Amino acid sequence: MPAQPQFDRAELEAFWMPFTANRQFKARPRMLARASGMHYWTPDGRAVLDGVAGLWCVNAGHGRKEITEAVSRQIAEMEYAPPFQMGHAPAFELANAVVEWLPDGLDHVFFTNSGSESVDTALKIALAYHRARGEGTRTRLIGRERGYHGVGFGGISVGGMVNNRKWFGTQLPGVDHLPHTHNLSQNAYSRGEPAWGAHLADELERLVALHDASTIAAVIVEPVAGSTGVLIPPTGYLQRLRELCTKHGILLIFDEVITGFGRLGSPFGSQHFGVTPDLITMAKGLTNGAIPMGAVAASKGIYDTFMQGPENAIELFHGYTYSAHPVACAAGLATQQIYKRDGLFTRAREIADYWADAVHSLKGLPHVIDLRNLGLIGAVELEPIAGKPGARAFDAFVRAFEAGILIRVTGDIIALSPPLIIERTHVDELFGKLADVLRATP
Ligand code: PXG
Repeated sequence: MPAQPQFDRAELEAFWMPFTANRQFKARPRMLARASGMHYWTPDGRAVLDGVAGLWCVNAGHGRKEITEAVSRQIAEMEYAPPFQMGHAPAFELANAVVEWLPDGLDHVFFTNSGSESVDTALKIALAYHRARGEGTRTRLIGRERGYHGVGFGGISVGGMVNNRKWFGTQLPGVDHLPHTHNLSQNAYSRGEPAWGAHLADELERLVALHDASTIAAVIVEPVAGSTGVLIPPTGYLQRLRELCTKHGILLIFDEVITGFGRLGSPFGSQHFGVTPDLITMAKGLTNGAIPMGAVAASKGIYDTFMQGPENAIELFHGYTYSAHPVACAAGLATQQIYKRDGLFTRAREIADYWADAVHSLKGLPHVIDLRNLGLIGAVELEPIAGKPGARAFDAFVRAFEAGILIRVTGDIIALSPPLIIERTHVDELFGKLADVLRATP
């Protein structure tokens, strides 16, 4: 292994790190240098078991040669091609490959470069769709408390994360929110989907009564809320939301940036829950995290609505310089082939019981107030230290890294979402070390 550079404090200053406590990190850096399979390695050669698939994205595991080779081939062949009014084969091939995974009825794919861009794209498609149908009064967007839809102005507006909202002004007008579904007094220690809470979807009726359906364009939710602490939908909740959206002519958008590509044991969360939305946003697992890329899947009805008017007119006035970037498409195609060949989308289902047992084995450990699981997602909610929200879980995160496991914390909730290639021995190691960490965390 080549020697890794060591940085002194001054050399760490220039990079303003995203969603990071910069001063804390730079005082005590946690650096990663390489990755393979289920592991990262630090610059000094210490292995770290990846409990979060990088950041919910490396679903097929690290260092996949097929992806590296496809990217190298494509970058040598044609590093860039304009996506507007021009085409290239990998873009069409990847769209077809993604359609193969989509629930019936969703069969068109618009490419972006991230989850945030996918969310803004889906919201814009929803608005323009209603206008194209002559219902341009439908401009209101409905999100959910404790939703996370990335960092664009559209996404933070429909999202329900207080820090994203309080720092950045008044955001988009004409947005309302459903209540979140998290309720420890009703649902603590649920295994899989909690039993209580489907009725919370009926709050949409209240918003319709307040605003009138003719003003509402779309409802956007994550099937499982990830970033705000792994909030699993109550049984029947998403079905109810679907029924109400259909009843009122409102588009339903599933933000599947984390639930897409096998996380729940089916290609998308939509199939897992048996609920088909009108639009699906995705990113992360689309390219196994190797090259940034996102996408929005749309129903035939939505796509066809746009395909009218003069043939030379651009139907959707939207796109990015790097939409369907050929190198990202190559990474995406190689990724889809791996998912298919290795049967990775049923993997989460196969190991889900073992995973659930491991998650719930932490019951009774210090500070633990809830344990949640679904597919290959797990969460450990900790009692916050009075007056210091987030401090306890952050301490656990640092201890975990030192103990050789990468976990993710949000507030006082630990989230786990390993690569889908995880084996039982890795599950044992992950939860064995996490249990030790929790015992040691003050
Ligand atoms: N929607 C959802 C549901 C997401 O989880 C985004 C949109 C935005 O994607 P981009 O690619 O623009 O970051 C996400 C991102 C975490 C964590 O700790 C999760 C995300 C991002 C950062 C942290 O769980 N997901």
